[in-house]
Amino acid sequence: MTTEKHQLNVALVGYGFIGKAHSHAWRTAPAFFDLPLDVHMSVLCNRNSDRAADGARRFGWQEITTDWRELIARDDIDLIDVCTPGGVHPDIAVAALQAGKHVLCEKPLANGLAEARHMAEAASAAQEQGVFSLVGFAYRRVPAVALAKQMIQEGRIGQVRQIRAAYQQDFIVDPEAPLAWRLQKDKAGSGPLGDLGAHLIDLTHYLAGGTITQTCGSLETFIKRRPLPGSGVGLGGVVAGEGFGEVTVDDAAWFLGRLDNDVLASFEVTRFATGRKNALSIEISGSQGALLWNLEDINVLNFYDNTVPAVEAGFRRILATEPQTPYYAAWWPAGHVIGWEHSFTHEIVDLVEAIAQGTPPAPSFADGLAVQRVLDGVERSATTCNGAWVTL
Ligand code: SOE
Repeated sequence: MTTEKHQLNVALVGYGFIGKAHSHAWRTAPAFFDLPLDVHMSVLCNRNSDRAADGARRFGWQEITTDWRELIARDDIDLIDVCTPGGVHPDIAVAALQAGKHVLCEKPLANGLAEARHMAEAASAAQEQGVFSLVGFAYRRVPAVALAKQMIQEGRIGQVRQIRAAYQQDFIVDPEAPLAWRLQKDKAGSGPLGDLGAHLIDLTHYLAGGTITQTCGSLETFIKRRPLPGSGVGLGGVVAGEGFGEVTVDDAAWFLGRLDNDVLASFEVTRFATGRKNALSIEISGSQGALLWNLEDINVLNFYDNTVPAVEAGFRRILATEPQTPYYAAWWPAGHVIGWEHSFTHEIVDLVEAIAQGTPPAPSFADGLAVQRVLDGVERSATTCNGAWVTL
């Protein structure tokens, strides 16, 4: 006898690069994992109806719309996945939560601290009514990263003391690269500081088990004016149009953090690391060992065990593709490797399970707010405090 599962009707807003990644994840999650709810890819919303229609055809969304407010008004939508630029996250996410819909919101939570605070408050009020929210820090759900967390919790590297993290890209090294929305403060909030730094801060909080309470940093914009964008979407997909405009975000940032559990962290984020396409690395040094993960080698976790004799303690490569590795068993036999897109599938699996079980998922909007406080602190340190430490 089969028991019928409850249906979860999903709508996704914003079909750009990340909307595509999420569409793929909504499609693959029920195909590879035994989900407790019956996921329906109900509506894809995008301002441009041709793009929405294209996304619906490719991924199997049942309907399209160009107006997200329509989704809020509908009784038959249970969850809204917000994949728009950050400037509209607060309006959509708060309206959805207030209408009793679960929300998955891409990172960073918002473009500014006040908006993030407002969203976290709405999420906490909604949670009291059993309405859940999750912020899309998908790298937590890379199997090698989830394994690192497990090993840290098991005490395999002892007490965590230092974290070094970098997220490096190079997609705007060319001064002729157009002024895409990611280079405009009113749309993106910040440059790599928020886009890439938010991931590093979240990973640091997650892996170190603490929160950054003091920070200092420096920002740089190397190319101040760029050709205005013509047509196209996505990273590297925008073609230059007529005229020039001002770049209003950072091109690169460095910053430091002190956590409330005495861990020290250092960060570099940039879109000018020539030759680095999407290179995220994070190293965690503990009293009894160290862990190092690098997105360019996504399925490998490097582990240094300081409890064995030094002559044989060298960093060793653990392949995070075993049936016992978090998330991996649902995919392929051992060693058949998985990629970047799988982390979004895992995020959706965890969210659907949390909704079915009635347990709040993580990272919550409060976790997203903690990240936003750091971003705001770095910006204040760099722009008004001459790089001095600020307390958050
Ligand atoms: C673009 O810089 C971007 O797509 C980020 O927005 C993502 O969060 C990151 O995973 C890859 O780079």
